[in-house]
Amino acid sequence: MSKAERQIDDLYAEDPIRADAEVFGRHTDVSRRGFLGGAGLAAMSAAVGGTIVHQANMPAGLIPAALAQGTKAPAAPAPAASGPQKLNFPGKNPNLVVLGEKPLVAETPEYLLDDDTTPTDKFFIRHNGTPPQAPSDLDSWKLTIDGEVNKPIEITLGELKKRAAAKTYRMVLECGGNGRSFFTPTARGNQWTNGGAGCAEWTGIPLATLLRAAGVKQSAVYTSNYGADVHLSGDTKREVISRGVPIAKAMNEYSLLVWAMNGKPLENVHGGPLRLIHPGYPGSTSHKWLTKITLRNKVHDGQGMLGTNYRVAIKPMMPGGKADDSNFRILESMPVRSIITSPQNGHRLAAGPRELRLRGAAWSGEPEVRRVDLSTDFGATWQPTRLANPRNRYDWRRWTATLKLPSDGYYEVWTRATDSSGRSQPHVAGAWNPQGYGANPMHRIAVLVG
Ligand SMILES: Nc1nc2c(c(=O)[nH]1)N[C@H]1C(S)=C(S)[C@@H](COP(=O)(O)O)O[C@H]1N2
Ligand SMILES: [Mo]
Repeated sequence: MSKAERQIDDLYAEDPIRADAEVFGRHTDVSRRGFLGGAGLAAMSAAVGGTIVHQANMPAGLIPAALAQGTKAPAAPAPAASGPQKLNFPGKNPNLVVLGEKPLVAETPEYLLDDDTTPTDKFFIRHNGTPPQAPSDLDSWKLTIDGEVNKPIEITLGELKKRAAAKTYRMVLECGGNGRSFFTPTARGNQWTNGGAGCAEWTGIPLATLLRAAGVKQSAVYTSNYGADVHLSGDTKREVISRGVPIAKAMNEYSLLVWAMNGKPLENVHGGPLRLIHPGYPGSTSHKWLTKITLRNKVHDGQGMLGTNYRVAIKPMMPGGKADDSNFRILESMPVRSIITSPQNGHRLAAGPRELRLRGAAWSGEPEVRRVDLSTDFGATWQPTRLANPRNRYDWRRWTATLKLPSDGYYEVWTRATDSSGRSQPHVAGAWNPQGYGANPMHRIAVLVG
């Protein structure tokens, strides 16, 4: 690499906004402003390693995927040299990326989500406090159902397993903050890319079975969840997290009390012996180490329910601006998202006309995924993928596609899913909010031919 090339590369890593001005912002020909050309194009091509085949469509301000790898949103460039921090945790894949250590938070890079069913060792981790010790006798774990019910229930896990026929569904669990790193300016919280999600087989009985047995009162409107983990301060009186869902969601047949994941007893790190899964809703409603559900006669106001926690702006707000509490609603259904799981960003092919085989996944909260399209020309044209059928509701849809890459050079493959409500993924994260929920921009990878 020549000195000039390395400079633009380094500049992208350190200061993507200035790098962009260097590359895109210096055209004297007004008609070309906003697109790559001349010296900018040469510098950019050198930096990404090849001629940008569809450069005519490349939007101004776009940081090439080849350079965005390992860096975060433009407002907060990551130290490129150090790279992501890998996870060292018993039973977990060492390529999970640590986003926080106290509490432990680790995400699954897109290329590790390439299995139809996410293996437990690749499944993301999101703790808010300190997990409890795993009990020696799992079946003696106790769960209480109380509050707005006719007959409170206290039941052991052993009894729960015999209470009704167990169901196994493959369902996505996704952190409410998934995609947060794509917001500009940076939103508060763990800087997830797309890896705060996974799709595992969950075994348990519907929460509705137990709620019906307890007799849900007319006055019940919301659930509230409690678990056995401890606040980071060590103060046992402080709540770690206590969220809930509207009664209608709690009564949904796919909302499960879960004791097994991928056919094995639920591991401690994922909330074992007993957790909730509320598919389609932010992961924070899927309480781990579950000890109690209290039905409430109003919307729950526990830890994580108020202010801008798991809430999104009703009317768009100024990015980076001050939040007006009254303009916020609880985030319920998660937005549609798709990812490319193979090949990995930065894929290289030998010179010559090539076919590129791709795999990926797409999912959405309450709506269903209807299509996934790919573009290799920055969104000018789109090609459909082949979608596998979901096994059950709230399963993700795996997709495959083969794309022709007609000439040598640099490409980006972009993926965009559309759901049954007609919504699809935007080019950039919109609807900024202080704690960064709902960012679902298209995923893209860099591919170099030759
Ligand atoms: N008791 C308890 N339940 C919890 C949490 C927690 O910190 N404590 N984190 C929640 C959040 S924010 C998410 S995204 C999911 C993560 O589940 P996982 O660690 O099994 O992937 O668990 C949820 N349930
Ligand atoms: Mo989460």
